[in-house]
Amino acid sequence: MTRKKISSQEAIEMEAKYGAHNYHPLPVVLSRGVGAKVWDAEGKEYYDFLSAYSAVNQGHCHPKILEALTDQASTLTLTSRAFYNDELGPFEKYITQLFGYDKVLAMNTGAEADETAIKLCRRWGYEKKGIPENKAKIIVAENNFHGRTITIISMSTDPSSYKGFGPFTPGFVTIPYNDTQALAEAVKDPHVAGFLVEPIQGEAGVMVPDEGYLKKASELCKENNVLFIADEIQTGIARTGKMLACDHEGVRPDVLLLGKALSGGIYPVSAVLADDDIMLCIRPGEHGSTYGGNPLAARVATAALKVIEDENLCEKSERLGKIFREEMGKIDHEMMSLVRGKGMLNAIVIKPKDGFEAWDVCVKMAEMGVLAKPTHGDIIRFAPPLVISEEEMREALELIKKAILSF
Ligand code: IF1
Repeated sequence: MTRKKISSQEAIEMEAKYGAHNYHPLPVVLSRGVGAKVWDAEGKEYYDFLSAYSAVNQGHCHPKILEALTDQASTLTLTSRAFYNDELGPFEKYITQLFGYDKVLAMNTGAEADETAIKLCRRWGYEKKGIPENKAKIIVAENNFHGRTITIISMSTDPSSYKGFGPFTPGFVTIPYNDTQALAEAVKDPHVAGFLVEPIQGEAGVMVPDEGYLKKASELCKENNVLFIADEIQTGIARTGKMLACDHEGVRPDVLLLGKALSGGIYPVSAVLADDDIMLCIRPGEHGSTYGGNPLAARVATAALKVIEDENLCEKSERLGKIFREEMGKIDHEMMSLVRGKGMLNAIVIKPKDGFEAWDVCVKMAEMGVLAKPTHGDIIRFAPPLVISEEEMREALELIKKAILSF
């Protein structure tokens, strides 16, 4: 029995009436997705160039991940961690060996991974670095985005993230991004336990730091007994052309955060990876969550990671990303001010023209059949599923070009 589908207009009206107004979506109502393509409620086809903010790297509804989901969903979905289950161990073995860490702590959302890392870092600071109780500090970068919880927005420098939600969690020191001198100063404070950073700042507008920044930052952390914590929730899992954005500089974070594409857009799974001397600072009963590490999550995440390996998506991301930036760089239009990115995490900065800005370009692209969303007013991020073919990408590039040249 096929469910009665509603029209785009009905969907928008229902959300306006019955849903919180915590988003301002583009006026597109999606109904189906396969690979790099999605279709709206009326059947109009689009190339998805957002990938749910890089959670659908493996493409929409990947059959291998769906197979794992449906098989486990009819077997055992949730046990809580009050008991063991026979899928978590194999997932933990696979992911720790894949990324080269002793242990993993599985959670659900990216924000929970960041919160877990903050607790782990503070606990390590007290137990291993000898920081006085409740004095631990964590350094973060300006314009960071790590999620939406009260503690995470306490680290934010973006008023749209934190204004009106105080009081805030103390213990965070903010320094400019991509500034090793500022970090060198900040890590001297003996109460600093960690440096939490995005290897490329996604929400800030795909801000790629200078070559060598991550390497220097991790060295400064090591020299000062500070944990280097990499939030790869958006940049990880092949998005930037390597399994991790840190891999471009051969940097091994002390604590690694994964989410989004860790489960290929099928089910919320996040993970914190670290070695024993850090991870074992949290002992039984001191952290967790109802759904964290459930057998369904374990199966889905394992399948999602295997797709990245089986379909060689790191190499593809690197190769197609170069073509994307090269072709976008050829667009000769006054609104196009620059193209930047790594792998298939790219962005353009739009200069307003006759009152038209990035939002209008995105609305026009949607009309042409390409979906992307502006961030911070003038930046458009382009992050298609990594399974997109070169031919599909070139077709989408033509549509993007036509949309921009139409202004
Ligand atoms: C929204 C932004 C992107 C993240 C990094 C942790 C998290 C995110 C580097 C938290 C989440 C999402 C959140 C989503 C939109 C999207 C986003 F625009 F908000 F900032 F991608 F850039 N670390 N980013 O990017 O993970 O709890 O969401 O699973 O809140 O609108 P989450």
